[in-house]
Amino acid sequence: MPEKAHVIIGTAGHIDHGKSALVKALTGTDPDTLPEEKARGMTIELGFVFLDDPAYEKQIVFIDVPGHERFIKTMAAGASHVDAALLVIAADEGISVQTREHFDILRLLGVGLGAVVLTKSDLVDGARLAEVAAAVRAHARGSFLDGAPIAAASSVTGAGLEEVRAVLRDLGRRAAPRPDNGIFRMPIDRVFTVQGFGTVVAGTVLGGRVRTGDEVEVFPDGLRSRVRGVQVHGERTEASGLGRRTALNLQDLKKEHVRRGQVAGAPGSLTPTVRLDARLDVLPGIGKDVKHRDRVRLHIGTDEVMARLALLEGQTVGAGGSALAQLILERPAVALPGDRFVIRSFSPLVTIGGGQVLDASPEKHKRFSGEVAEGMKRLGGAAREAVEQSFLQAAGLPLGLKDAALKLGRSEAEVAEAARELVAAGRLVAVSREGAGAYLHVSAYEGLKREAEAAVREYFEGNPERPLMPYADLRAGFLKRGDAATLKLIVDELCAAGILTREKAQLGLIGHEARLRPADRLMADRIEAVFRAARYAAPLEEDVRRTLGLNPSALNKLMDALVREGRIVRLAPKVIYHRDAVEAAREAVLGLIARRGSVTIAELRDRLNVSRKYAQAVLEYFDKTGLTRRVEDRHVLAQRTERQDRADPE
Ligand SMILES: Nc1nc2c(ncn2[C@@H]2O[C@H](COP(=O)(O)OP(=O)(O)OP(=O)(O)O)[C@@H](O)[C@H]2O)c(=O)[nH]1
Ligand SMILES: [Mg+2]
Repeated sequence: MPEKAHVIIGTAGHIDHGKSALVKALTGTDPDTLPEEKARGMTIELGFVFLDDPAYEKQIVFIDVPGHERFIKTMAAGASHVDAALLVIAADEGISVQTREHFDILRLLGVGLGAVVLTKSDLVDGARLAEVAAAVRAHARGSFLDGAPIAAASSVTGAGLEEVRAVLRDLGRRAAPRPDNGIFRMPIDRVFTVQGFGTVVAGTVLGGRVRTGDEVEVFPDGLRSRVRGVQVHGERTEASGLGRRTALNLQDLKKEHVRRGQVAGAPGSLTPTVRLDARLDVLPGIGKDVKHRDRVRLHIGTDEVMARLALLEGQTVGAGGSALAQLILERPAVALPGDRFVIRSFSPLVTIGGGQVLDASPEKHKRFSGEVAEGMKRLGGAAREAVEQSFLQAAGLPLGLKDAALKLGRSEAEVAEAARELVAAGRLVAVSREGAGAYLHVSAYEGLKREAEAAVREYFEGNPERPLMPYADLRAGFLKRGDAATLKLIVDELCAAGILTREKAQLGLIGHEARLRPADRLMADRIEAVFRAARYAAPLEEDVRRTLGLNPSALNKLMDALVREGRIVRLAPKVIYHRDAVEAAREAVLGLIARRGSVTIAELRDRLNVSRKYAQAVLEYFDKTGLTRRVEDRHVLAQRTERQDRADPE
């Protein structure tokens, strides 16, 4: 059975103008249920009443709000996510203080649809009705109620109620579809306990779906719970979704831990924050300017929290003005970009403005920065601009599409589409293919690439004698700004561009030739001379070091350079020959093999007139380098010739 969609209609208007009486007259149900409300004849808490007309395609849900000025906080929570508003004005009293304030709040919250009902029509004549209607029309000019239906009715006599019902059905049909980012989110506006069931939270679902058995998180407090049951309009269902009034029975959650203002949502999907970037609109009628550092009451979602205003572009905003601001909250809250809010001042206690969240987890900003302002405006812009901005903010850290979608409060599909366009336009670079992929903004990527190349050049300037740089050295520095996958991509690109070369775990720089500094070069020449003079009687490194007065690391560096340049040869760990000596030894070995077919350590020892240790090192070196090979205690040429085969004793 397809469930009917909900159209959520919020009442608004001055105290005692007949909001609750109208809801009761239309539905037969009194929205005021508390004994205190009955006793005082006024609404204190939000009232929820369903109107299910079998002949109508939607279920109408009324959220009846209190009109008393002390309960504006409750009104703002109730009005925060309605599809349409019903502004109720008593025909005898006409437009009053909270008529204006509620109307301002509806506009600031971005309510786009509504109608006006002039109640208590039984108490006035036609002329008075016409007079009030004209005043309402004038007051509504330029707003969402400009040209909206104005119906007159009496909850006492029932006159005009049919016309009001027709207006409501029409609102239901015209209600705009809600945007859905696909991620479950429900600001809590009601908390109660059901005997034997435990804690129930209720609200309007603003995104995604929720099912029995789902895990949910209660933000910003980070409470995790499981949905034991879902109710819509007092009836158990398996699931609920976007735009529906929903009650969730939450497992193992104490009533005292949940409150109106929290948000039930998909675990991890929202980021508690004490800062919100926003576009702030100040109401036209306010008596004094809004100032930088003003302390205000912030009403966002169903929540109310104290905040300070950091005006980013000036010291004040006057009546009717707009500005970019950062709200600094006195306790954490959660929001998403695009969310609307209202701010009220302390004295006088009135609504002064509101606006729209641009960034729901921003950094602290420099004031008067054009760049900050531009970035904030982009976040509030079209999907492509907002997505690009979120990658700009992520700087060198690759951002996945899912995280970008969560941060922006947009659907992953929408973000993916924008990202595809941005990649095609060369604005984003895919740096990882894992999962849905991760991307960097091209400016961050190019910056990292320049830094990586600069780091390699700097390395070789500091180490001119080294032909290669260990990859690990580059990586260690790079990871402070970027990640390993990005570095790999950058190195691949620099190699393809003919700037770097890769040799196993080391990197070369095209155009760089290992060379010693002049002073080192002189010392290297002296070391070489020592080995050349020693010929077959290789000196110990330690002796050379002491003779020349070098420290161990300086000697090592120079020895490495000499080995690399082929000027000396390390035959064995402790046997180092000058290359001339190696050449001479090679001639001697070849000569002996030519005469006898093979050579032994003893024969070479006698021939070179050295100790056995050196002769052994020489022959093992030639074995290792492929000139000879060992057969028992003799060494023969590795490349056999026919003649040798015959001469071979084997
Ligand atoms: N004569 C007449 N009285 C009405 C009508 N509608 C409401 N009233 C009376 O006006 C008083 C206030 O009505 P409510 O419906 O409680 O007003 P409200 O706007 O809900 O008030 P709050 O919730 O406190 O803001 C009650 O005594 C109602 O009986 C009407 O159409 N005609
Ligand atoms: Mg009421």
